[in-house]
Amino acid sequence: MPTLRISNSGSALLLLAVLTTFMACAPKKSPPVPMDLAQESIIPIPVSVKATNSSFELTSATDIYVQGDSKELLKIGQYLADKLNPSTGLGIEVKSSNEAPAVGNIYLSIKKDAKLGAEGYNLNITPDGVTLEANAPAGLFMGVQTIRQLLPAQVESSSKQEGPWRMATGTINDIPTYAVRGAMFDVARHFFSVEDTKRFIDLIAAYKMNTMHLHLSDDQGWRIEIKSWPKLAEHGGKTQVGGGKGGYYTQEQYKDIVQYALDRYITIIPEIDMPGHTNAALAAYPELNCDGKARELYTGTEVGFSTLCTKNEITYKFIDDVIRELAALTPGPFIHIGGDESHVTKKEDYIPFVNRVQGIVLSHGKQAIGWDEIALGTLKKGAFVQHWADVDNAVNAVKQGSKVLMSPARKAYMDMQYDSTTQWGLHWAAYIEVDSAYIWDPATLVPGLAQKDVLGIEAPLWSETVDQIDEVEYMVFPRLPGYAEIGWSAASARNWDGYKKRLGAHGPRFTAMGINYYPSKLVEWKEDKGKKLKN
Ligand code: IFG
Repeated sequence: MPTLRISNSGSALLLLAVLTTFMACAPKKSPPVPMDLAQESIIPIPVSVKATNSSFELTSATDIYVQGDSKELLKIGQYLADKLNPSTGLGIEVKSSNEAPAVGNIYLSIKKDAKLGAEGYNLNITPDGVTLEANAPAGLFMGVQTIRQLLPAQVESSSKQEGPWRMATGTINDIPTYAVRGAMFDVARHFFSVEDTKRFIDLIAAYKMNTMHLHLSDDQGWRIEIKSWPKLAEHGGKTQVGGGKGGYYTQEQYKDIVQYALDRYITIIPEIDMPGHTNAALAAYPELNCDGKARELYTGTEVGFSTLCTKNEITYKFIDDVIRELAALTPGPFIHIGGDESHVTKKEDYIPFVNRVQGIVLSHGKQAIGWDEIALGTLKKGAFVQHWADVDNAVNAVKQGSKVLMSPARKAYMDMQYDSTTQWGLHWAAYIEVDSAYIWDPATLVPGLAQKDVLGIEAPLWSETVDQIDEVEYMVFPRLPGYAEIGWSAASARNWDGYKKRLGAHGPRFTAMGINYYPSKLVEWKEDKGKKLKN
């Protein structure tokens, strides 16, 4: 073994200095360790996972490279960096590159592959780096959620945590089952701030959901500024269930929410519920009432007592103005026209009304979606039905050639109590524990509805009984990841015994994300039982 001869002490010192400096800034990278990708608790469960039983470690030398210099890919890279840096402190930067980066980095690239569709992705992890490929940017964003889940739970913390930051190696190929996978936030019964709504959006994005339905108007409140009918928000937004101060989104704030959702590949579906659930509008404008008298603002929780005046032309001018303004603010394809519980609208008035309103939506370049009662009418081009209560309406929609967004109240209403002890929520449809929320299949739940007839799944959170975001989180978690999995993963890949183990491993992730989740006794939560929960 040749011995290194140093001619004199000066060069020895220089060499020592160089070596010391190099060692100091070389990332502290321990050798790969055996890790099993197949044992990771990914939710939604991916289509295929192949483990190669080693590990990749993120270090201070790790950066995220995106293919080319597309702003959209750089934004996705930055989203991931912003999720990783606060907890790891690794100072991960986002850079453009035209080819795969050097060893030790993460690489996001677009690879045309029709099989992956709009949201599929391929993730390949080796001891030398991570490559994430997708047919489209949305697929990269979905793959980024998987990368998050392959790192230790404390990566989700907003403060510096101890590493090491290792991921198990292997390949994941993944693609969603349903095109629409979402939640609904009722900001009408109780109003929630832009920040709260953004928080809800952030949380559903972590589980690959791509749709947020905002219930913007109801008897108790009108929550979106309409410039041509200003009193809708100014007066109709004044209060809420229980008489609190209410509120509304200005059009600028609504655009901010829409962009925040878009940046997370989430489409906003705005809902203006009609002809029922309209007391707030009827209180704002006397001319919308058949008797020409403005209604009082309403702060209770009854339903089915209000209706627009379906025989007055001014009603359709009102609807046209509202939908025109809302469509201009909504890049997504859908406007939700409500249509539920119109108990004081005669059926012979209701049917022409919903038919005409669908036409107004189409005239503003959007597709209509409505609660399943609108299937009593004639569904126009591109119209879809959201099934919540009446299976005949759902089957009728399919018979008319439409598709159904599945939100069965007895399975998917997140305002239902978990059990009779839950402090918030209702139970008119059912008590929905975490297992009941998971053990169902949208493709077989309604006889006469097959998978091809299902547009997707949406879990509504009605807010009659909650007015704080941590109460919303308590009702939404831990049921939401299950709905996300029902929407993303094939039914054949889903079973409660396997899922509840993976869900238990997400307890520490919920905690790291500051989610006030319900620690259901049906799940073995992988974190200290003494976790204090607000309830
Ligand atoms: N049904 C009403 C909602 C809400 C809900 C609470 C629909 C479509 C009961 N309509 O669900 O407005 O009050 O669980």
